[in-house]
Amino acid sequence: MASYSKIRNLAALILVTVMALSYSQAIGQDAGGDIQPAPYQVAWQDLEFGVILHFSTNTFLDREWGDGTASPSTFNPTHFDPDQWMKAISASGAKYVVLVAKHHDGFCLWPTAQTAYSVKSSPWKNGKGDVVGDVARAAHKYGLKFGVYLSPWDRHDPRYKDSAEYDRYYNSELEELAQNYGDLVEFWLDGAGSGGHVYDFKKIIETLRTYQPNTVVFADTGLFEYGDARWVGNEAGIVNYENWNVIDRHGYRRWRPIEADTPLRKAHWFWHPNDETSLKTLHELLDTYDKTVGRGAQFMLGIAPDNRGLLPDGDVARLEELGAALRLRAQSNLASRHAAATPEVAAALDNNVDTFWSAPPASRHATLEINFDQSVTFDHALTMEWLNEGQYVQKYAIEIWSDKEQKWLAIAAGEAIGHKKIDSFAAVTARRVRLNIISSSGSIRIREFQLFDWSDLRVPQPSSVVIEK
Ligand code: FUL
Repeated sequence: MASYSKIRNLAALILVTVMALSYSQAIGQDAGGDIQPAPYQVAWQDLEFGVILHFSTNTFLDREWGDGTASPSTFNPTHFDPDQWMKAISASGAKYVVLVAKHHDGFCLWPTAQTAYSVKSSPWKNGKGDVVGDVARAAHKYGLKFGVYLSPWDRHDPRYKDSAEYDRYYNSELEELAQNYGDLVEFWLDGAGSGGHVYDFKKIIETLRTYQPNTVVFADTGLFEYGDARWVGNEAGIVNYENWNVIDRHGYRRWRPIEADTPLRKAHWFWHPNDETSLKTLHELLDTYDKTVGRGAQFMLGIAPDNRGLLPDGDVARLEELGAALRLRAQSNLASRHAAATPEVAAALDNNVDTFWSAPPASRHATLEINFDQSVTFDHALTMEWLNEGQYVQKYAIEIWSDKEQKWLAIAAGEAIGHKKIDSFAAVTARRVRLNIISSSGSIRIREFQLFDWSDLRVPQPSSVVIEK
């Protein structure tokens, strides 16, 4: 017979193990129905697709990561035209722009009062220029929201060696950006290069929030706890796991949706000469869109103006092609051709993301059925969950009714729906289709349930490419 102390030790061991297990289970993503997004996070998620612009001394030196020694005299674009950038960006379907105002090399693209290492010391516009101001104005002119990236890692400024002194410098730079360029949709805090450096992020966010309470703060989960959006974990433009919006960081749970950044030219954030072959194809970009936006994340495409200060023609044409293809795809929703439906069901089939279908209160399982007068053929489904009060759906299937087998057949299945889920499958033909919510941890609300046949998509020629007959 085991002695009392042995049993007590065993009980203590079991308790510690159970505690350790439940703690480790708590770290990571969860459906987190009790955690709601802030209104500015909801608005940002609805933008879905943005671009990040890299244009600095690196552009003139064939570099990706400047070491902080480049002379300001290298920055001298001859045809700087952010309107040209914004025209192409807006044609691509992107809704917001984040400008790298300072990359790791420390060179500032606005005439900051905090350092001479800026456009002020460059020959461009005789030192009177302001890239941040010009880009912000051009973005707003084209209806795009504007945000900034301000690299914490600074390889030029000597104050970087002293954390407290550098924090004061960084905060003063941020005060200028947060006060002088209108509403900032997003503030990018990049963790690259910062290993081992201590920042006062609480103070940094306080500074931002004083002037910009509705800016989405992007950062890797490792950088600090209370960012508003997080890095996807790769630069390939892919969410390669089930995507839940709530993530726990050592007991700190927060609505923190994903932004997936990837450059238009493979593995290059800045422009480089003779690099046209790295331009991604339309097919690759649509695939990335489906693996980011189509998995509930933001798609953040890296765009790089060249050393003239213009987007190269090939990049412009590709952005136009992307926008045309996305518009064509979106216009072909077959679900909107449904037969008579109740107004509640119709709210999920109407291409209007402001209306949604609600399953009966307290239900944790429900189906949303579309009936057609004539059968339709489709190979993609797009589903959106209404997230304002949290993410709840935990398992779903898309099913068609088989007259032959007299039963519902699943053609796609998954766990998270979230902001948007695009499922692809071999083409099927059916007259009855349903979204089967198999389980949900709270109220079930679906903004849209759409069906598409994208197999035979004819992508229109971009306006800039004239084909002679
Ligand atoms: C990374 C940086 O190191 C790259 O240079 C680029 O700016 C990318 C968007 O973020 O962390």
